[in-house]
Amino acid sequence: MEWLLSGVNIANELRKKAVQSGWVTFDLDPCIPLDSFARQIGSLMYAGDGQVATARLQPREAESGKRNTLSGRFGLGEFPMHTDGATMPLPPRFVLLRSVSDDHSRRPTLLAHVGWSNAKFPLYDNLSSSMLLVGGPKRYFYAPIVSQPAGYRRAFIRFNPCCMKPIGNTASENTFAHATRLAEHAERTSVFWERGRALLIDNWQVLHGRGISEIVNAEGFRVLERCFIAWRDYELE
Ligand SMILES: O=C(O)CCC(=O)C(=O)O
Ligand SMILES: [Fe+2]
Repeated sequence: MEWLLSGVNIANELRKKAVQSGWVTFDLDPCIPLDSFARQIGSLMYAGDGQVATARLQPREAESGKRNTLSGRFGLGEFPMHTDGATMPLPPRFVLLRSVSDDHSRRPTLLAHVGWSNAKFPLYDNLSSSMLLVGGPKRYFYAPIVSQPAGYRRAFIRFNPCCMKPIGNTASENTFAHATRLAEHAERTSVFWERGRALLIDNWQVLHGRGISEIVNAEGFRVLERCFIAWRDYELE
């Protein structure tokens, strides 16, 4: 109980660090439900068709029927750098991950800071002016890669090569190619997992991906939990 009370301050500190540096790693007791901790950082967003608060992410083989999800398309291979919730009208500001297992396969989560506090974020105009097709095949909409949402202080990045594609004009194709290069060549940091390790990512300024296992044939049992968090960025930033 005491831990949870002081957790409000911990949550504020973590949010501040994630905004300043793009992400923060910390330890979170696996007995504490991830969604109750996430609620102290911002508002929970329910994700996927099942509308779950806490998703379980586990490397598994690719499935041919699920080409527009990362796991369906890339399976045990590397996941390209992306924004989470790219098909949501406003992608989650924060993504909270926690490992509930040790990871003997040493398969890292990769992070690349490409957002506003990085002076090298090039061609901002191009990324915010050309439209891409997001989603599909049944539900889709058009959106740029960089958007400035009304009422928020910060622009956000929306990029996932799995569920976004150019709409067939040259500007859109150039934008997509540019963002793909940016995502592939950005400097990456690897976060390795052990039970109780947690990571809060500012999903509006940092892309993430899944690395490949450092250890051959050691798939092991790597299970991450994930919550999506919305947050009004003028509140305490
Ligand atoms: O497993 C990981 O390291 C990240 C997975 C991921 O980014 C995702 O499933 O969206
Ligand atoms: Fe992701």
